[in-house]
Amino acid sequence: MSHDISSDINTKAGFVAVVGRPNAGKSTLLNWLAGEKLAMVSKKAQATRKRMNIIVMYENAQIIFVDTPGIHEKERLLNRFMLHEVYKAVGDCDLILFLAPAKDRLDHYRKFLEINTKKRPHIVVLSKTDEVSDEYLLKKINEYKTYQDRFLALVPVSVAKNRGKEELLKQIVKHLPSSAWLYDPELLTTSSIRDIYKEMIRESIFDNVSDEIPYETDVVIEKIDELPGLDKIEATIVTEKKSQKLILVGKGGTTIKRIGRDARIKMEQFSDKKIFLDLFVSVKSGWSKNKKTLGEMGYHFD
Ligand SMILES: Nc1nc2c(ncn2[C@@H]2O[C@H](COP(=O)(O)OP(=O)(O)OP(=O)(O)O)[C@@H](O)[C@H]2O)c(=O)[nH]1
Ligand SMILES: [Mg+2]
Repeated sequence: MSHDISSDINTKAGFVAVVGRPNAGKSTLLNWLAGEKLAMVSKKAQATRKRMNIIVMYENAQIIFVDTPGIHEKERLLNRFMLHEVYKAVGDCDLILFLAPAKDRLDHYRKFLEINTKKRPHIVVLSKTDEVSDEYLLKKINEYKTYQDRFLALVPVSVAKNRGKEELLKQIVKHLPSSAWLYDPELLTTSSIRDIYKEMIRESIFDNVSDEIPYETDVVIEKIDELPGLDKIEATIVTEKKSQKLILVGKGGTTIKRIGRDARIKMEQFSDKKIFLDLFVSVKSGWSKNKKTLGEMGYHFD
């Protein structure tokens, strides 16, 4: 009789890609599951630009979630990079969470099924269930059930109402491969402090300026001096146009001060250190349409 080696391992571990349309609630879901604010979140769509691993320990399992940008089709090179990030995450994972707000029509799900060409196993997560009635939710669940031969499980959740967490984690663990843990169980993310601080500044930009500016802006962390109890950070906000720079700075520097203060508060909460943040704004026309400048911002096609 053959001996199944996996039965000797009593731990589980694996990569779980979290995908869905922009604004579906992916990053919010992961912060909630981790119990820590790690990924940037915004009311505005297309907030996440790059994959981010968020590690959650549950029972005997190490779940390495991969937050991804929302699935959308825009021609600009930065947007193509974002879609490339989704494909990478889907191609490299053990399991996918497809996340859709309960209100959504199933078009996004059908689109996802097309993208999942390698037919990786997936769980459907219905998010923001607090936005619909029980009756509506039941109707929606039945619509998804017409596809039940395609998914492993369907789990409704609401972060706002703190509902569905245990059920979701149990379903994920059930479908993870047996494996030794892949990272130190204390680790929350594989992102560098540089990337986390960058996202905190980007989140503050999304919160404080409107129209196209958040989409035509990015952040470069120039320098971090890590001292005992204090991080000194220099960062540049890069934008496309002079007029956008003027808005980002604001009258008498009020807007840039607000962005800086909001970001500093997030950084201090995260690192438990005092933060000195020096923010500059520079204009680099065409940065989001050029492979080289995208690379300089940390967006490498690989
Ligand atoms: N009512 C309600 N709103 C939610 C819930 N989860 C997330 N949201 C809101 O949905 C918006 C989008 O959340 P994100 O987590 O940034 O969504 P995302 O899918 O990561 O978006 P992209 O990164 O742009 O693809 C934010 O305003 C969240 O506060 C929920 O359970 N209920
Ligand atoms: Mg996101």
